Amino acid sequence: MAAPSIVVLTGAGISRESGLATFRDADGIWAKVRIEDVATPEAFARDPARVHAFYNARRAQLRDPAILPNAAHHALAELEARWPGDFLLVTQNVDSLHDRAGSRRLLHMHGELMKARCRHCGAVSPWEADLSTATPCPACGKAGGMRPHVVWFGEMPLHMEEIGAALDRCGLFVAIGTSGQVYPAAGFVAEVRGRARTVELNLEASAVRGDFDEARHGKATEIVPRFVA
Ligand code: BJW
Repeated sequence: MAAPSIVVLTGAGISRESGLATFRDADGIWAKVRIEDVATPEAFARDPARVHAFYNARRAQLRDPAILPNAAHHALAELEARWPGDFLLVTQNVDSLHDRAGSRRLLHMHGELMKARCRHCGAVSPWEADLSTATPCPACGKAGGMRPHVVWFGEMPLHMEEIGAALDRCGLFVAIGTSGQVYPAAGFVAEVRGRARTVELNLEASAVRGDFDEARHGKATEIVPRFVA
């Protein structure tokens, strides 16, 4: 029998043990800043300097050499390398820890912190430095249009067609470290339910736990390597 096609969805919980905060835990990002102030197109239109400051700080944190992929990121890269069937890793995370662990069949559906996008010409550029309202676009040269290449509330997530096609053919769907509160990602399990085996790997039951066939609860660095072994 052919190896089943696998889709893995990851969220902020997989990077927590690497030292990056989640969003909705008690010590999470949304406990310190309001979504309406930093993570909507309206917030950026109203106060771009405030939004740049928020993402500049997150980018600086990601440049810290102490922030490294953990055992869960590595386990997924190893699974991809040895899996004989189709494999796709869809991450909601804007960090680059899956890339750095060696994952290649990887889609960042909420964008990437280490990239910037020009609102004038649409070019997406690698970006490790701070952004400001005066930063010129390296592609078209115009200033004032650079924004973080991330998906804010009310914006369309990226790669949705490719993700939809992979969900259509998948035989195993695994969600890791995500609270199941943000759509459309939280709805992927319901889309594949009944046709694919569905497994939740999370610290605790997510908001959509009832849609999964199985769940293993614990720290990602412990349960993910064990699950893929
Ligand atoms: C551990 C752990 C450890 C901790 N080990 N586990 C349907 C119904 C209702 C609303 C909507 C709907 N469809 C769309 C919406 C609107 C909205 C939405 O979902 N709102 C809800 C809040 C209700 N969705 C959108 O706006 C999306 N766009 C969209 O739907 O477009 C459609 C459209 C159509 C037509 C025109 C235009 C648009 C876009 C969502 C964008 C989300 N953006 C963010 C910010 C990205 C940039 C940044 O990083 O700043 O993405 S918000 C934030 O949440 C971030 C994350 O990717 C996302 C998900 O969070 P995640 O990863 O699940 O983290 P947490 O913190 O929530 O959970 C962590 C989990 O880990 C917890 O369960 C812990 O227990 C666990 N954990 N330690 C294992 N060690």
